[in-house]
Amino acid sequence: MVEPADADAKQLAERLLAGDRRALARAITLVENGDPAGWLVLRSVYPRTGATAVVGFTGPPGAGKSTLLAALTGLERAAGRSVAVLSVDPSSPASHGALLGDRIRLADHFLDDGVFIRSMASRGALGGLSEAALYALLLMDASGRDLVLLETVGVGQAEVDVATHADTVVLVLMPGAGDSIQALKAGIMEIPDVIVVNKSDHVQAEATVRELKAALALGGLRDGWQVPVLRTCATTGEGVEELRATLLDHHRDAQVSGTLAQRRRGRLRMAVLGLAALELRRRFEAAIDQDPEVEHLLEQVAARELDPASAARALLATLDARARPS
Ligand SMILES: Nc1nc2c(ncn2[C@@H]2O[C@H](COP(=O)(O)OP(=O)(O)OP(=O)(O)O)[C@@H](O)[C@H]2O)c(=O)[nH]1
Ligand SMILES: [Mg+2]
Repeated sequence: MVEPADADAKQLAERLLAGDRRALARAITLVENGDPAGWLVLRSVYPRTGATAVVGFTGPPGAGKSTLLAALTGLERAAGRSVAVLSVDPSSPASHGALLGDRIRLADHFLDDGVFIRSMASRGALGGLSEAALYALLLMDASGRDLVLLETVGVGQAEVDVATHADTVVLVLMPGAGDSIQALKAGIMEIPDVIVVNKSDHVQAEATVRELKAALALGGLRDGWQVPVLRTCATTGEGVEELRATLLDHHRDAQVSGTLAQRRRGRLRMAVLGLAALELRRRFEAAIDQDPEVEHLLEQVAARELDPASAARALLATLDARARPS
């Protein structure tokens, strides 16, 4: 007999695979909330993922990521291709409609069926935003979008984690972005696949491009690919065609060299290990919850009779002993 939840998930999965936007939105919400139905959907659509290229845009606030993404989306639509956009903001506690319109700058595309837009902010479910973003990207991929664009705001570790979900990472800077260039030079900032100096209408644009190229002259190769520095003006669309061509180039290059498969393998591996670790932690917490022996160990640590590392070892030894069949 088929469980009702199973049947519902199956139907949702079928609608999602057929390209239904509402089904996609619903599935993302389910997975984001850690709802078991979301996992059922993901399970049935997963074999149909892997065909879509994911391009990630990262960079300091206000550099023009969203505007650039909107311009690129316009070109993709003109070429008859469908697009999904995921905007992730690890620094914001929640993001809803109002913020979405303001931040994503895709107002022109809101009514277009060929463009699916979603935003996500920090939340606890599933162990983290980075994981939630990965599953959202997989669902977008399964829904048959020709291209998936990912925007992450900021340049901290959380943003870097999210950016690694992309097949191609684009770093968007603006003219005079001295701090970012220093960070690149010092190796603090991960080398992206493509660097874009946006706001090329700004007087300092040319100097910034030159400085970046000089910085990349040493160590500008990433997985055998020479990282290009492009100039764009997202508001007028200048340079966006070139960016689009470069993204296609990078995708082809990564496909041929094997880095695409390698990166994807790497992130799926992280996803599996992350989920297993999460489950392990859940089981561990359930196992020690209000356990008198554990409480006793903790008391001993508080009373300075036992050091924390020895207590942790004793705790694991107790659990191991219990798990062993007698
Ligand atoms: N002059 C000029 N302004 C631009 C250009 N691209 C974007 N802007 C403006 O810069 C501001 C920030 O653009 P966004 O696209 O929101 O930047 P963002 O990087 O997505 O910003 P966050 O999502 O807040 O990190 C907006 O007012 C844009 O209109 C450009 O090429 N030239
Ligand atoms: Mg933005």
